[in-house]
Amino acid sequence: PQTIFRKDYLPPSYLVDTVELGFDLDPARTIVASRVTLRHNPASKSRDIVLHGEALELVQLRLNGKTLRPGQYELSGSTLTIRKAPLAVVLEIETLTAPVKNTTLSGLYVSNGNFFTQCEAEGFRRITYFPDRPDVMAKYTVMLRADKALYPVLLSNGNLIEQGELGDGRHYAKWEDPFKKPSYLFALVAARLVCQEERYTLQSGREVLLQVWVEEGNLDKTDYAMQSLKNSIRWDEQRFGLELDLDRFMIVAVGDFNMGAMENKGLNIFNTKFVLANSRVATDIDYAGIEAVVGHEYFHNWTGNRVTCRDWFQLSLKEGLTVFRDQEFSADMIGTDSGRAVTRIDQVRTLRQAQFPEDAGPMAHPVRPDSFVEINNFYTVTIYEKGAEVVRMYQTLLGRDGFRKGMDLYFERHDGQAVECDDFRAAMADANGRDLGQFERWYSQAGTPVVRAETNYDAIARTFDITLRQHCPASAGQEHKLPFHIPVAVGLLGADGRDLALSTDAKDRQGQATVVLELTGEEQTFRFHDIAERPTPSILRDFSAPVVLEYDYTDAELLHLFSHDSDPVNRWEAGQRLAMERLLKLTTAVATGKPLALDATFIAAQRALLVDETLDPAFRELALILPSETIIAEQMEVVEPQAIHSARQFMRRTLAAALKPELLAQYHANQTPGAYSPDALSAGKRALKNLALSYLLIAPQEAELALARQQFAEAGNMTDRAAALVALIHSGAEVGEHLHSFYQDFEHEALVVDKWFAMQAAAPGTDVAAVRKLMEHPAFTLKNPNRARSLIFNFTNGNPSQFHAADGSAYEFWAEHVIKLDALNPQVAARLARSMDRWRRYTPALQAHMQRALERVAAHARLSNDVLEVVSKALA
Ligand code: DPP
Ligand code: ZN
Repeated sequence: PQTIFRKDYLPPSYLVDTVELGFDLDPARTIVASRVTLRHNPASKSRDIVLHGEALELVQLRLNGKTLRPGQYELSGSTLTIRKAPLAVVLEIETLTAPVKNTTLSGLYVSNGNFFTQCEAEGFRRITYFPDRPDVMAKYTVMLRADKALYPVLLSNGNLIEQGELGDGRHYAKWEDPFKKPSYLFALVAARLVCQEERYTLQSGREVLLQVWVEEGNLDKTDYAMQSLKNSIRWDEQRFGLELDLDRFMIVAVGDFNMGAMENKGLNIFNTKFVLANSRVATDIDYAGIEAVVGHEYFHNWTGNRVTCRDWFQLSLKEGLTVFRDQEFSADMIGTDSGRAVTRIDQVRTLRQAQFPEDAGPMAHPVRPDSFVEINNFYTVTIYEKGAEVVRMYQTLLGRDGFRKGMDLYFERHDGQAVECDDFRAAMADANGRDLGQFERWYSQAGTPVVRAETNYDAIARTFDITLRQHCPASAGQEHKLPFHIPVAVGLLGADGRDLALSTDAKDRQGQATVVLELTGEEQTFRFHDIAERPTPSILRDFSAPVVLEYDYTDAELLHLFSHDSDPVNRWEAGQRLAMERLLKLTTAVATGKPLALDATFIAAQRALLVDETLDPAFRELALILPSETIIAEQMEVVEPQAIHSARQFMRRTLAAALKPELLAQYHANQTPGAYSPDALSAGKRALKNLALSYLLIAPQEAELALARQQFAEAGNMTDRAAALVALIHSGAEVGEHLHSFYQDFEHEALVVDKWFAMQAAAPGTDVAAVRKLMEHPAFTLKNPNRARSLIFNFTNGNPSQFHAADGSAYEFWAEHVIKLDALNPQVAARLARSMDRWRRYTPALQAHMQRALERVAAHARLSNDVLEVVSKALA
């Protein structure tokens, strides 16, 4: 396979002004006719028109009215080239595709009898021959024709300008998108669907039509998506002054979908998982996911669609920025400082769970990669979540108002253009008169920087010095890294737990609780003046940069921060550090057969936090969740998954036994009687209550089992019902009947059946044989990505002690299913392939098994580029 390099970028030889598409939709044989007007791009020396095309049958090709015969154009497996073309060209192309056979879910495909498209990143080329690259932006008109009884709803981007009957049972609809767009934002839907719709008035007074389209049986699950859409529209007006630019905005839900959702102009297509919710079938986490993803895709309308990417190396330009925007939206929707902090803690957990490992593994890449084989492999936590951290750092450095100025300038300069990450950075810098030259390294250098802090208190001079040193481990192709521009937010706590007033300038008397230090060198010392007592430093408040902070905290300091830090993120962080230190020692003790013990100080601190009614339940829940097995593994030189699991289980068991009365009290105190509401406070209560339940169900007595069974039977919402079932499964009690009744109740709710598979896949009692057995269940299929992920991915990524079984049997299972999935859907297969990323960090015996499994996949004769790239990089 061919590697594509960012440095090889060339502007398109031809630009496209208009695209007219005609579809005669038929599952087995869809005819696509396109009429494209092109003109030579003065910025290009080439006069060759290069069109992309995959899995297409070319029926007809005309250039300026004349049919081209083979020989007058060159057809390769993936391109159609017309050499020495005239300056102005009209191409008319007719192609054939078979959507029903398209299991890749990229391009035009059929899901549950309906037609959908997915064109990002390079799916449009599976619909027609076209210069399928984001820097070619054009105006689209689309004519859809299909059987009216089977496909009563015909949708595409923009505005519906005409519809009618065609006779012979067929009908048509003509859509026109008033905005220029790249081909990856094209979409169509032809389906039997119904919608919830609403007229909504923008702040400017203009009225728009909002629709959420679903299958008929799901019309009772669209309220929250609609509400989230309205909230998103209002939020973007208020926070960024950005208005919906269309008269009509549609969301369509589809059950077979590779990603979470897609921001096609005016016609967002969503995985059902991020649309459908009512209290019976969706959990609090599902509700939060719907709000975030509806927001995310809506916000793309400006950050992605109005201003798009020049090339796919710039993907984080739109994704990092849009994740940041959806994060801020979710935080603002909660509205309280502590609620905002809870969302921030969740973001930090995601980074540590997934992004830091990626950044230290074989698929490590900068936020703006230099090369790739398959772009679909680069829709990663680095591009998305680290990209969002990079955007957040602008706001931390420039302030909210400064960030807004930068956004305004970005749109002023680039509306309607396809641009680069550097253009965004320049807008931020220029709008604020700042030099952000060094900041560029966040885009070009991979790896997680390590910031090491040392402090010195001088009681006589009343100064406190913080010395920060940074380094970044080498990654593939990047041996030596240059220093990053790192905002490090710092506060100092006095002995009473209160923030000291800080000034970094000896003359400044106006103290602040938190100051942002800017670390730009390899080592810098920052001095705080007029510090009357030796403080406890709270460093990297609000996780002000995506780095690993090393500081030799004493237990006493961590306990002080855990009890008092005014910054909730660092308060939580202190608890995580206390737990991590102990978990690592316990893991070593398990591995070397030493006795296990947990100190009373730690238990007392956990108890105090659990019962602290001044704190949000949501915060307490997060503070009591121990670092995951994956995060613990990342701290170890040589990973022993079973030892980690035993150590963490020991800690949970010990805490559960010691805190039993308090856990029980919190269980009862955090009930949420009455009608279900997904608001943050209620969700936080349920989260704390269900965390308490999960603790109470470790080595449970009959009374605790009865509690869980009662909750399972009487729960008025899916959050409580699923939590009770998970607690019961993890307790090791007999749960066959519960699993059976849960399945019976929800067998027609695909998203709940996914949960049913997922909770079994991730249970520590589920070994690979049990997973294979579950795969025989009639409801299991590899063809549906949600279903495949629910069982297989939740086992390989969510059940480390079983996935890493000593005999390597689960690795063989992994290899077998990467290969099987690859034949159906390379994108999903390549995600599964990533489960083996960190294989070199395990014990030699496990490594040997993993290498064999990787080699087995790599040696398979017909691999997609997607999987090939992942396994070759893993083995390299
Ligand atoms: N649909 C994906 C997202 O919204 C890719 N753009 O992030
Ligand atoms: Zn996105």
